[in-house]
Amino acid sequence: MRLNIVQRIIKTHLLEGEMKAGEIVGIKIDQTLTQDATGTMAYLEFEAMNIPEIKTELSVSYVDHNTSQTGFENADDHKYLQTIAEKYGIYYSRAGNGICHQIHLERFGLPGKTLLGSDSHTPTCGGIGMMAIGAGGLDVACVLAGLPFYFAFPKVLKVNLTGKLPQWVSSKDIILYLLELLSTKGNVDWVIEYDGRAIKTLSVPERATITNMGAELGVVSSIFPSDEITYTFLKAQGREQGWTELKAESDAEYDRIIDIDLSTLEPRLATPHSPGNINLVKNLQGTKVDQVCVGSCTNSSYKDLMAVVRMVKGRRLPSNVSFAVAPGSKQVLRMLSDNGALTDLIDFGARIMESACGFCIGNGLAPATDSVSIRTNNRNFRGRSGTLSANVYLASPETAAACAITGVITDPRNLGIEPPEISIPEKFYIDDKMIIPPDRRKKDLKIYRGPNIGNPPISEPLTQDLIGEVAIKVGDKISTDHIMPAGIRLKYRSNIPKYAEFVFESVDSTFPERCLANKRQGKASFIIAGLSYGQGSSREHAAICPAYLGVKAVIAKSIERIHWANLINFGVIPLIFADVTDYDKIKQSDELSLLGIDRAVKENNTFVIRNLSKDTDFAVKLNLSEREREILLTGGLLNLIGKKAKG
Ligand code: MIC
Ligand code: SF4
Repeated sequence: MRLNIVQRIIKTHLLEGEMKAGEIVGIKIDQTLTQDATGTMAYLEFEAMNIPEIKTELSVSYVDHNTSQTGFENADDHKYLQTIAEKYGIYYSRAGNGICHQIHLERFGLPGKTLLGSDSHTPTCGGIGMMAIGAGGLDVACVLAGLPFYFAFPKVLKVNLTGKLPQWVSSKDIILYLLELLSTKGNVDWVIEYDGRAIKTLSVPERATITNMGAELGVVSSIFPSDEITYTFLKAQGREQGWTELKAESDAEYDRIIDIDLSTLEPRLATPHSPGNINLVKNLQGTKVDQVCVGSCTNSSYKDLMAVVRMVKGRRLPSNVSFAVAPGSKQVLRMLSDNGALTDLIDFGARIMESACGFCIGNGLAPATDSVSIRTNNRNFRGRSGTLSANVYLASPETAAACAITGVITDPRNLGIEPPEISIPEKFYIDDKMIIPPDRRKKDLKIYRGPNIGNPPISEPLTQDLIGEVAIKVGDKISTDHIMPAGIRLKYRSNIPKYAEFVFESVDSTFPERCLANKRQGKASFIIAGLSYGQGSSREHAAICPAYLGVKAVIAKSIERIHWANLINFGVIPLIFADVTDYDKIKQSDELSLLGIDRAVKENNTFVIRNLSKDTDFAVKLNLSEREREILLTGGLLNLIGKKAKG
């Protein structure tokens, strides 16, 4: 078998399993990253494993999500994270240093290595030739403890890029086009490998924009080869010694190939309320714009921001538009400051935001009621911006800047100005002062635990039968933002009982109370869902908090990969309708009986659920690996690890 890049990396990291489609493989992870919103729980889980120091080559704990510090919670969490990093040998990137994916690309990522991150956009580092995967915090904790990372051996889609991007069309438009082609659902267990003559025309930050939004396609990862472009980027970051060439063997096999001629692409937008609702900018021209935000891990590189600066320089922001810019890292901010670009932005009327996730996660800059916001980030799920009625569109930095200049949705090709040509600097400004390196003399350090820090969740082994109520019935493409809101609720990430009060807040805020009522009566709660349940983020809270409320199973038409793993890790059974038309026959508040569910999990059988309210039956499938069955029977991964440690 002639190996493609994905298979080559898996082969050199394979610890368990066979490299066959659909088989579960366990691979060695070289590097991990966590961010503060998922990191506190991940490290609480790691602490529960009683391992004296991390077993990875390199691990970094970033603080970039909860930096608003309204109240003591965020600041306390950061102190917890800092002491954990010092004690266990982890790099700590302080608040203000920038967004985890941008910094990891700049300062740590290496071609050919594996990276697991407790954030769904971890595949950003695929732009530098890493096999980078997003996962729940507990999966990252396991890897820190030296365990393999398990996943289904993926199918590989080769995206063959030819031609050259026309003027005003950027790499964001390539990934928006792919989202139009492949949609946000149905791509579980695929990895995308980019190749073709045109990859030479794309710099590492442009490649990273593409791999970043692979998360929106729902693929496991996305990767570019490591070539002279990668070398040039690493050299400009003073890290060329880490470069290795990475390419597919000649005549490597792929499960599917898509050809894209870049010269045929046009500027695109993801329209409300899904990154998969794609339209051409030219079709929406003239729509009044209230807010434009440039930043996020998708488009906040030096190149992205310089393109914006060149476009807005010397102009004046229309009075109907609020314009915010969040540089992706201190490095980017410093370089904009050094070359005067920051002054140009300020003169134009930009609001300069902290180098952090900020508006992308609904931390500030919530748009006005019913308003239109054009953003360069990757997600526009309803309500994620902090305003339920806002209409958020996702666009390239060039399109966003064109909208900020005119105050209406504008195809940048119609601005009548010369397109900015920005190349990667020969040398980036390097200053890692905001990254605290591990110090092994601090092994005995006392961990700081503020009152916001709770305990890792505990769950019970699976019982023989489950009887309970359909606590909610939701439709297709329910994201983890719908299940577990971020924004102003982010500060409760380390406090499960409190955070659980907000499960499904934007969908049905009575859900937690009804689940707790079921729990008090000794009844289970169930979630019924349509296609692609659990899209979007890796936040394991979307499994932990429902589990805390007494949700025992999710019965869906399909479930996305990271959320599937998170449900199992916390003892919630993922069940798939054998016949999707049965979805229509169930109502919220129906009573369901799952007699002998423990046995079905053991045997991985198709299982029949009785709808007691309707006096009918319907079948569900259990597509569980052996390891997943063991986890569910023990009541979650932490229980299983504890049991194995006791022997
Ligand atoms: C996101 O973009 O949704 C987040 C916030 O970065 C999440 C992680 C989280 O919820 O903490 C993600 O993408 O995994
Ligand atoms: Fe942060 Fe937004 Fe990127 Fe998530 S998608 S890591 S919230 S910038």
